[in-house]
Amino acid sequence: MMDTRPPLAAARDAISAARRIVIFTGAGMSAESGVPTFRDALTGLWARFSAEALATPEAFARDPELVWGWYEWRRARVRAAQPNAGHRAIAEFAARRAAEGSGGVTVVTQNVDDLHERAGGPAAVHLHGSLFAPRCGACGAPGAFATVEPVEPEGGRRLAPPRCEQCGGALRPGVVWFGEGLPEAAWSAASQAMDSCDLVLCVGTSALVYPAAALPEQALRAGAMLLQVNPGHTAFDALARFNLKGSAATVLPALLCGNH
Ligand code: BJW
Ligand code: ZN
Repeated sequence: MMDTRPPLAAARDAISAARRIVIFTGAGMSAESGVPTFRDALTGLWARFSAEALATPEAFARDPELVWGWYEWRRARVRAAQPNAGHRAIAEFAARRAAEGSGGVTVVTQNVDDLHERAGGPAAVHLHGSLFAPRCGACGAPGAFATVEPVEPEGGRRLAPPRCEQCGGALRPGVVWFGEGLPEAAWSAASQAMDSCDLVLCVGTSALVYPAAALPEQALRAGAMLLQVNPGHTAFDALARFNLKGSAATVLPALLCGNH
């Protein structure tokens, strides 16, 4: 029989019926907190900065001060940002499901910010690392930041990376650059969650970057239903049972918490 309910109501029913849920987030999740996405025209980071010059291991080897300064600018922006209503809705939803015993919620994010955690949600699986966990580029030991946090000028300024306390090597941002493998523990946690869930809710990702974008497809193959929240078109449009066209901070409270 044809489903004549409005998509939001039908999507809410699908969520209520699901036992294990994975929420898979991308940069659009944090856009309304003032953290820029990567690929949105005009406002995306890659519209203003070169990924090749800033987000590859070769770039860091060539010009560590340029790369470190840019990431310090990004870190300062995220520190100044606050979780939005979408992050808070996910946190509230996960807490409610845990209290009711109505099924687990795993948050898998491509984001390198800490806004899911600061909203009080479950610790997210960070596929692309974190802006807040630098490590030594030579020996891999975890490092600490110097106190300097440049907020000006836009895009940061050249800044020498702090030195490793163990070996004296230059610290590097703890994020995953193009051409690098994803952290093994995060990948296997995400992969297991995808294999064992009934529903994946994709929020604010263009689904263009692999291997992360393959994870919801993996869940789909294992029998899960896909839902999507995004104001734009993405590679998941054709795969999702429901495409809720809107922003994370407006749709998620209505979808997950019933705040219309
Ligand atoms: C809203 C909204 C609102 C707006 N509300 N929504 C297969 C084919 C071709 C290439 C490859 C392939 N497999 C691998 C590759 C190469 C490459 C890749 O995928 N390239 C593609 C771009 C073609 N992948 C890699 O290099 C990966 N590594 C790898 O493959 O290694 C192989 C290897 C294996 C073993 C050993 C060694 C090597 C690594 C990828 C790492 C990605 N890193 C970045 C930077 C992280 C650090 C940093 O932050 O600087 O991760 S790139 C960037 O893209 C970042 C993001 O996590 C990632 C995904 O972006 P996301 O989140 O989807 O953001 P956007 O901007 O693309 O989309 C935003 C969306 O939000 C849009 O849809 C908007 O509509 C929406 N939106 N406002 C809701 N308010
Ligand atoms: Zn070291």
